Amino acid sequence: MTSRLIPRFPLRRAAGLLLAVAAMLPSSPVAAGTAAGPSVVYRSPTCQCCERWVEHMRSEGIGLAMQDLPQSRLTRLKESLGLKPEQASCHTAVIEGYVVEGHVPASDVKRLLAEKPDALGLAVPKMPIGSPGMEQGGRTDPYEVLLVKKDGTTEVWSRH
Ligand SMILES: [Cu+2]
Repeated sequence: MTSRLIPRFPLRRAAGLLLAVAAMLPSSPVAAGTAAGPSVVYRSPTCQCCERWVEHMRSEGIGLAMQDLPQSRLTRLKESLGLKPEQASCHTAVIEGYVVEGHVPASDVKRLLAEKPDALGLAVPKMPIGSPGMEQGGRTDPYEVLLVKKDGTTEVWSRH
């Protein structure tokens, strides 16, 4: 029954609509870590590894709308969400009210959403080689996923 609609709704138009919807999304989410909202990832427009991370998340069933922000606004956004500079990476996502900073594997995000700890979210500071979206040949640098608490302290959530 929906197939009748498809010829009247070409893909290009659908993509345009999606972009329009993404543009309407709030650029600075308030009260992260509280209410569940749409899952968004903020990144600077030239960030390629951010895009590869989004693809990784999507392939694991976690859909994200991508929103471009100039680097200065992105930095302010991280701050306003409660992230400390040493916890920062390239992109910042807000998923079901949790902050997910940097190249966090989808498996850790799934565990976060299942366990729902009382926390701000997860962070992989900087950009470790070999983390999802940061693949460079076969090289994998060991890295930790941090659970960022609401008071800004962290504990190790997982090691990769
Ligand atoms: Cu990156």
